[in-house]
Amino acid sequence: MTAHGARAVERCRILADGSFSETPGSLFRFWLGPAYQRTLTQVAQWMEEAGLSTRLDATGSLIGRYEGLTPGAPALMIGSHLDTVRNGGAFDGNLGVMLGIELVSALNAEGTRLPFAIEIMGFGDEEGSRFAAPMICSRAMAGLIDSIPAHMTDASGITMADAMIRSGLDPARLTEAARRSDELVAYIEPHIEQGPAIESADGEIGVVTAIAAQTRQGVTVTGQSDHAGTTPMSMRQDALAAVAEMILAVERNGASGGATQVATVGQIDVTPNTSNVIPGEVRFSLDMRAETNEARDAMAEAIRMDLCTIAAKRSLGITFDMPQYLPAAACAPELVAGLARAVTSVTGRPAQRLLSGAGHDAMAMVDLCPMGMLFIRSPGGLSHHPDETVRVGDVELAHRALLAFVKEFQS
Ligand code: HGY
Ligand code: MN
Ligand code: MN
Ligand code: MN
Repeated sequence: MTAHGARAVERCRILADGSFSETPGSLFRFWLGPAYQRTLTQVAQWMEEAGLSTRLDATGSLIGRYEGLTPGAPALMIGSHLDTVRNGGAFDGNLGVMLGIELVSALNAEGTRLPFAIEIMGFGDEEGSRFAAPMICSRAMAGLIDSIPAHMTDASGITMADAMIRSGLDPARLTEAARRSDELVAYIEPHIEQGPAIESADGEIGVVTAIAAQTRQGVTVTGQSDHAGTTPMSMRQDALAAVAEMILAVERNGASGGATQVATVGQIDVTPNTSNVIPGEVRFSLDMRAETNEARDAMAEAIRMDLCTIAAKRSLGITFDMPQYLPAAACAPELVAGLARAVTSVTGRPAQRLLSGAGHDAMAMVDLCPMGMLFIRSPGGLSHHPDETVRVGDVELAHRALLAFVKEFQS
């Protein structure tokens, strides 16, 4: 008998080794980069071995299809993303794709065809690791992107259109990745929890009820570069010293809400970034999340006012990039209930239900079809880190729960 959970874990570890990463010694895989292309080839091979027919969509995402009893029937889509954050872990996103492949492998081995097709999804961009926009591929699939954001470039100055052309994709046809809602019956995303809730409850797997709202936004603070030895402290317009105050204001605002409200500055670029020059310009990222869109927007506005006050006090310029909004997304109650029954059937206990603070492709897919998520315990709650891990036994339970879920689905 195939140990499906163990194989899903082993394959995530294979994809985390050097040959599928852009950076030697750590994992970093971004949409349409060389490591991403190698990953597509490998994952497509695993999909085909499992009994799926594969294709790339107009964004370069990988889709594997397993027909149901009637060829061409609408599909239950299962999957997640294949890209990673810089210095990321092996399981974020990738485990959901591998679990989808194992599900079909198990169904195919026992000769089971269902009243619906199954499509396994490997989305190319979820993290926004290459361009300052997350979930490009799932948003395109959900019909939420009308045209390619022409102004966006990656760290090497390559535009999104160029990145697509270099990968053999046509940027003018990006919108063809959009699916019709009658092609899909639901989207299910299995994912590591990336937080401590399941471990704290001594569970193995849990069912998501909703995903928190996010806003991401770049901020630029402009002062005056000058000589670090000759400019009196009273005459400086030091952009970095101001940003130090601003980061503390972001932290204070994040901490002023409930446990599900958070705010982070994770990236900072200093110009000219030289020890004996006063920093003239600083760009930094803002990541703000809360359980509801309203709570997130209220926090974002409070942060904006604090940052403007700090800039004005120091006579500095401040500009805010266009915000990227990801609204809070509710999982479909019938999918939550179905996944919870499946979890109970394999654990023998009531299923834990939880909110996701992390963002997922499911947030975009909710515009297209009902969505649900199955979470797998994250030991130590650690994620977006090379030590991110899973327990094989938990992944095996997740596999069995998914199998139980699809067999009960629409029956
Ligand atoms: O940032 C997020 O929440 C997700 O992991 N991309
Ligand atoms: Mn992530
Ligand atoms: Mn993820
Ligand atoms: Mn000099």
